[in-house]
Amino acid sequence: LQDSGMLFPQESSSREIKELNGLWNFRADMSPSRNVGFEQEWYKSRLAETGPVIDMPVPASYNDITQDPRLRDFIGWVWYEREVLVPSRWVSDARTRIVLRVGSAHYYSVVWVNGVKVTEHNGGHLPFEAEIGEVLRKGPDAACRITVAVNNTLTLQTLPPGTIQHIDDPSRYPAGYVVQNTNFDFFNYAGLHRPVLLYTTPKVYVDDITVMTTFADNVGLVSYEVSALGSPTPMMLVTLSDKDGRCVASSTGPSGVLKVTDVNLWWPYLMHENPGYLYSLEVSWALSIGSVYEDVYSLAVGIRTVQVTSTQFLINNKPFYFHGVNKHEDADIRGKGLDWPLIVKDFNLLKWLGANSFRTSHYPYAEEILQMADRHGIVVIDECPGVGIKDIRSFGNASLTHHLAVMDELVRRDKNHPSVVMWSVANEKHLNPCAFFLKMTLIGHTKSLDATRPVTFITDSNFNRDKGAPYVDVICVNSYFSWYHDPGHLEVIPFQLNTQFENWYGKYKKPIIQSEYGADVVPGLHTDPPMMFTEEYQKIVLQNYHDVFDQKRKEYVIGELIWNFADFMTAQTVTRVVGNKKGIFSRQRQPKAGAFLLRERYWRLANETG
Ligand code: BDP
Repeated sequence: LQDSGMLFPQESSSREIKELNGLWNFRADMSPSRNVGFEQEWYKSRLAETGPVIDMPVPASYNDITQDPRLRDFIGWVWYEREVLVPSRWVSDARTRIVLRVGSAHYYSVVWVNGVKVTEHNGGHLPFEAEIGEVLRKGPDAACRITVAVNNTLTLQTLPPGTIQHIDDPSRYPAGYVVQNTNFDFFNYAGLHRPVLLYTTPKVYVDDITVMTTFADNVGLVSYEVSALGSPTPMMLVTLSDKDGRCVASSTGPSGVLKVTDVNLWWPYLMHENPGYLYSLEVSWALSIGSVYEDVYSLAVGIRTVQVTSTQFLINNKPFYFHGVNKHEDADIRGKGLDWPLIVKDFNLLKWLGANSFRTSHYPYAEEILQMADRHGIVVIDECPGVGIKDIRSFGNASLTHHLAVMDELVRRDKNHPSVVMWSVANEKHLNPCAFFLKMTLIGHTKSLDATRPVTFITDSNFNRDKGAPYVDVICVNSYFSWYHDPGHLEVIPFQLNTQFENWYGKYKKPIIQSEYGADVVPGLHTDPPMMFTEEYQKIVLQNYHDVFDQKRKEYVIGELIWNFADFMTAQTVTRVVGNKKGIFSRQRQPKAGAFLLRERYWRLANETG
């Protein structure tokens, strides 16, 4: 898998893009076996020829698009189809690579073009591609019928894991009753969540680029490595340009180091008057000296360093304090579908709040979001979908192998984003001896993929059970004092939070981030004295936590990330009132009282620490 790169598709003088977003034909396989689509080979002809189809927007989760409760809670295969006209110049020129790219399909997917299987992918949050030129060239004219079957079933071998329970109890359940069980707290939205597109490259093309950056005094150093495919003797020109398009350094050959004098470093938002400074690294590749460039690709590069000491997180050698949020990809109607108005609104809210960071809880977000973070200087803890790993059986070999593969895919996609300053290999829950092995292997593996970034695992407040802390660079702790523990007892927070920090730091001497804390609020509920689920209660929980953070951040606490940025959908349970309500913004992104409190605090922190 790692033999190829996963560069973000882009247009250049040698590359074209055709977006396939919009309406697709769609059918869920509602048959009891959920397998009729494969038995009847729905991919062989137009989907409408094998049964009824409905309109389905891409990108979007399919769950909330119709009024059909069976589709909202569907488990199994759904089928998407779209017919595209491919420019004939792409097809007629055999030197053109035509690539089909799916930004993400949750969870398992199989893809056919003109009835021929071109790829399959395991994992719901990362992109995959297939070269389809050969298939198209065999077909008539420029016909291109793309069929994607997507299965959202979660098992002990998926990330996040789940189990399928077949209930055979005729007195209480209908025949063949099946439920999907999970141990994580967000709705299992499914479908084609991110853009699907066709793009071209020449046959001789830039497949991957890796950059690593550092600096000394006012000189920035960008080490690069380009992997280029299709020709044994590439002539490569690499230039680095500043924001105004001026070339500041250049080199030839597939690897090298570029020196930038009077460097503009990449700084986080509110830490510098010019945050998110990006250079552009352009790789041009010719077959011989003086000949026309075959392929040209530009990568945004931020020059910065990251380092962890026993008490600090340093960006460009300066202490960085995370005052930010945990997020979800989640909104009304589109579910987890990529949505530009929502993305831009969320970044505007982050900046309004004075937040300088977020964690991609609990899975990799769209790369478009990381590009925004790069440009705005918002620091990211990049998390893999290892959440809700609770069942001892999901520590087996197959699931570990998959977990490692997901880390490979994540690092491959995100390694060049300056905003990404740390990897998170998993989120909390129940630790046991296998988890110990899992974490050691996972953390070691991730470090071997990327030696430039610290690695963490998000733990919960159960200090005595944790086995991961010896291996992480930064300890990230989630705790819900006066909520899940001692509900309603606000007065316990200072004691318990102090003990939490002292325990962790005392034993491990590593910097700590409060990676989650918070309280549910049903917007508009008020009581005095404060009671759970009211705006007042959330405010007091936050204030109590903040008092302790303020004592400890002078020592070794290096950050605080509220749970959560916005309300989000979950499975239906007795503890959730149409989703998790711990947002400081509602799901529609309107502020609750907690948002104003946090805003005042984050701007104050920015002025003190920035
Ligand atoms: C934490 C989980 C998070 C949940 C949160 C909660 O990491 O995914 O949404 O609890 O229950 O433990 O609100």
